[in-house]
Amino acid sequence: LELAPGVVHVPGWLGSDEQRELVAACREWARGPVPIRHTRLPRGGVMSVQTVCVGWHWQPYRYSRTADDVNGLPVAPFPDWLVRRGRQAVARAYGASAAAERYTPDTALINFYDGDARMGMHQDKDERSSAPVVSLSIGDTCVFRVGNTETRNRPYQDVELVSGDLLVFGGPSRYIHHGVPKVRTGTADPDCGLGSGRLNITLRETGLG
Ligand code: MD3
Ligand code: FE
Repeated sequence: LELAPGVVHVPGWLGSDEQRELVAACREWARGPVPIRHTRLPRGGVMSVQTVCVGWHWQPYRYSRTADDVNGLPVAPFPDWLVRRGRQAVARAYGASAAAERYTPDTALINFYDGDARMGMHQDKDERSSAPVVSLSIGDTCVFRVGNTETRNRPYQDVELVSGDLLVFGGPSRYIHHGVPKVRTGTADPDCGLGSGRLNITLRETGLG
């Protein structure tokens, strides 16, 4: 389902086995080498979402190999199986193509939302590559807000992201404003492997060497 040019939503793309595999991998990454944490913003704020990174470490507003804002350690390497998942996702969204086969995500941002966590409207502009962003949702349903490239405000549309859903952002929508205004506590698929809360995994190409 194409929500806007280049924005494709595939409800239920991940089965419960695949969701549990991803949850297990994320639990491991959340332990270290760089533990999951609430990202500190340069102006003193703290994000309500908890984040752990794989491949490259993101901190507002740049990528690095080591987590200078946490414990200084290099983040876990980006696994090949996750590159293949990313290619499958792009092929599912846009159709099998040479472009889908060339897609080589090198960073994953793993966000955990408890019932009170939110993500304000923002654009993702820290990647040097304009390749698509692949988003996988597991656990509690959320309200995801898809806005426009020009402003953080209206017009926007609200979409519910459910456990197992795939969302791919590319082409003209790569630099769209987006956010997560609400998590619906207690709505998780009991078979997804996550007791409560919401997990979102985004795969990206940083375009960095
Ligand atoms: C559209 N995450 O990590 S996923 C983020 O659910 C982020 O945790 C949200 O926004 C979450 O930056 C939304 C969907 C998503 C992710 C990245 C995008 C949509 C995007 C990048 C560009 C355009
Ligand atoms: Fe984002």
